[in-house]
Amino acid sequence: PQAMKLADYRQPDFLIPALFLDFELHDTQTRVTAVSKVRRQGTHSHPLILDGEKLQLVSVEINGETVSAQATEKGLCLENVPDEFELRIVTHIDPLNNTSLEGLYKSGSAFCTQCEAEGFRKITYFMDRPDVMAKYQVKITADRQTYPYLLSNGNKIGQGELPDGKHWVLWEDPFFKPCYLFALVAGDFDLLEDSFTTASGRQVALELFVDKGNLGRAGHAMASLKKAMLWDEQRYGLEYDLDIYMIVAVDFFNMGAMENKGLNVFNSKFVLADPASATDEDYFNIESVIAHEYFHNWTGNRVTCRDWFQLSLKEGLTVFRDQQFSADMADPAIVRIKQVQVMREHQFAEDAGPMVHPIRPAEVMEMNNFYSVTVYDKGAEVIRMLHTLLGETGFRQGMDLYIARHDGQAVTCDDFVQAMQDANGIDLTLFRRWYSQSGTPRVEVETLYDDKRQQFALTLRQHTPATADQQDKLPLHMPVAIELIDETGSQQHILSLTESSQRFELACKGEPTLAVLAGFSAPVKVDFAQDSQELLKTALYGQDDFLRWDAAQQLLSESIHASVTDANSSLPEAVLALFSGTLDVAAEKPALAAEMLALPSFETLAQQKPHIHVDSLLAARHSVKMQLAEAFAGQWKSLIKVAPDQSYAYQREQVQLRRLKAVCLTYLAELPDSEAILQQGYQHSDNMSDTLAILRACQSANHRLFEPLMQDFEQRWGQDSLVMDKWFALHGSRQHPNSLASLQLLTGHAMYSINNPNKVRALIGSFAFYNTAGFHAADGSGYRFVTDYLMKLDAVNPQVASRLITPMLGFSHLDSTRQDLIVQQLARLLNHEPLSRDLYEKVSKALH
Ligand code: B3K
Ligand code: ZN
Repeated sequence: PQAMKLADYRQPDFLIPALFLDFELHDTQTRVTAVSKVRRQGTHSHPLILDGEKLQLVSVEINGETVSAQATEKGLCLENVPDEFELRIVTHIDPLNNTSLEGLYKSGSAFCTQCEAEGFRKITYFMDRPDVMAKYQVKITADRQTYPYLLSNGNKIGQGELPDGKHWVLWEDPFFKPCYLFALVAGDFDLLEDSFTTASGRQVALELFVDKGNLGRAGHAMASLKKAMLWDEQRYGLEYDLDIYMIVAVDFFNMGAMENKGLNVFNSKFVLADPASATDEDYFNIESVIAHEYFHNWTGNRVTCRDWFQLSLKEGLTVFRDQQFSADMADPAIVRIKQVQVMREHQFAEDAGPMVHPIRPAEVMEMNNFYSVTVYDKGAEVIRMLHTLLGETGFRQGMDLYIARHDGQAVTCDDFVQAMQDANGIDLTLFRRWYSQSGTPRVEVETLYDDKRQQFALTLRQHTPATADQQDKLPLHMPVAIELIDETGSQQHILSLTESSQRFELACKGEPTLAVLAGFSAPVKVDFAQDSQELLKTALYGQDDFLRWDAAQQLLSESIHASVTDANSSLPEAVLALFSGTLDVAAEKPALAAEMLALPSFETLAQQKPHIHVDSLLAARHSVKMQLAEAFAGQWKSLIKVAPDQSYAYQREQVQLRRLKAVCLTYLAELPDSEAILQQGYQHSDNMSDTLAILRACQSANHRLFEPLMQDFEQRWGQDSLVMDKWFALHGSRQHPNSLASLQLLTGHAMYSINNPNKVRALIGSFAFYNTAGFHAADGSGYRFVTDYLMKLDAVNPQVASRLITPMLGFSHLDSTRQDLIVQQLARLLNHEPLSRDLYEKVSKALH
């Protein structure tokens, strides 16, 4: 397979302004008729080249005349076509056997589609690229009884009955759109209906389709949608533009959800919730994903991407918007902490591995591989830096200009930055480097206090180490937010760093304690040697909650790393002071306390060092946890009693208390006399958040209650697919000598299926990503198991396989024995036939 390059972009040779699609649905032989208006663009005599994969070509007509055309594996080439013509193509496709879940496929008994990025070519021959935009009419015909609902984008403009028990519906989408936003759904559902009136008075019908029997779990998603619609009007002045907005929840889905125009398709995991079956985290995620897809209507759909290298144009921006929304809906500091954890655990790891790329990749073999934490989350961090540099008003002016200028167009990341620049009259030339330069920058901090002049001097030096894809790096433009804490209080500043080394001076009465990167103002690693007393001061007395948490995490991380080198080391005074200080005020700020008391994850710890030894790091983390459990035993026991006194609601104060309780439970479970408390907690829980907190605590402490409680849980929830995913995940991530054997057994469980991405992610994904001891087992059994599984999975669903391989890619920080073991398995995979392009791209890079 060959890589595509951003530098090779050419505008399309033809335009297709209108498309009529006619679907006659059938499990294994759906007939698709596509009628396009085609127009040559520019003066040239190139053939019309259409993409198409796994299609059975029935006929091609140009202006009503049959033409003979030979299809290849990749598509269709039509020579000597007129400058303007009607093209009619009939194909047959096989949705039932489409296990890749891309194109038209079956999820349970329903038909549905997923076209982004390049799935439309599995439906019909077409110019499958986002800069070809058409107005669509879609006719769907199917059996009336099995498929009472026939849905597509836009407005329903016709319907009818047919004599053979079939019916048809005709849809029209008034907006031009790229084919990746096309969607079709056919099935039988329960329907939750509501409505929303936009600021300018448009009545929008809201329709949420869920599997029969799930109506009781649809309310939160609907409420979230209405909040998102209102928020986008208030914050960005952006209103919805059609008379109907539909969301369909399906069980078989490759990712979270898809923003198809007027017809979002969702993984049911991000729609369905009730207190008994969903956790606070589920409620949070549903609200945020519903909002994310809704926000795409403007940032993605009305203004779309010119080509797929520009993916971050819509994803980075839309993630940033959904982050702003979540911060407004929930606890801003906690929301920020969670985002930073994703950056540090996953994005920094991607930067350190073979798949490293800038937020606007320059070369792509398989586009699906670039729906990455870099394009999404680092992309959002880059937008956030713009927001910090321009301020709320300047950013909003830039957004207004961007949308006014480009509504209805397919544009580039450069166009976005240009709009920000023009609206604010500032030069963003240097800032643009964030789009082309990959890797995690490091910022070194040096300070000096001049007593006489009462001046605090701060030198910042930045450099980005070379990455696998790029040797030479340049200095970047980044905002560095700092806080100076002294006896009288604290002051905040945003320093604009543009040079490789820069000195700043600030007036300050008395030598302050400095805390850097407030709110994680730039996606970088900071090198700042601070003693533990200063970190402690920031953690306990800082203004910025994020900085307080960050300082606490640094103290904890350092004590864990110290205990790697000295296994008998006892807890440093500062850590003990941190915990008692935090516990004292836990009742006042339960959410922040919870995050400050939680140990940094293994993945975060691993990212802090160039080389780690898996077993000693695991042991060190465990030993610190044990010592903290014992040192504060009394506090854990009393704090877990601070529970909300009302019955479950997804409501801020309640969520905070439950979170604090969950953290306390993880320590408590390490204590010898915890059994009765855990047992009772499990029995009296009336909601999934508390239940899962107990199970997680038992799992991570390898408590003897774990197995009996898991059996009980299975008894109770064995028929509930979404809840069983939690059960599979607890098994998959359980660090226990038998974990591999149990994993093998569970792949045969009645509720497990290799065809369902949620199951694979829950069981195998949890093992590969979070079962550190099992996955990195010294004998290589974990790596071998995942590789064997990938071989099977790749034949079923390459996209899911390609996500699952991530933990096998970054191994340069492991010991040489483990590196060799991983390389052996990757080599085995590379020789496996057939191997998808998705896996080939990653494995070949990792072995390079
Ligand atoms: N745009 C989709 C992601 C499509 C992924 C294709 N492999 C969901 C989202 O980001 O909103
Ligand atoms: Zn998105």
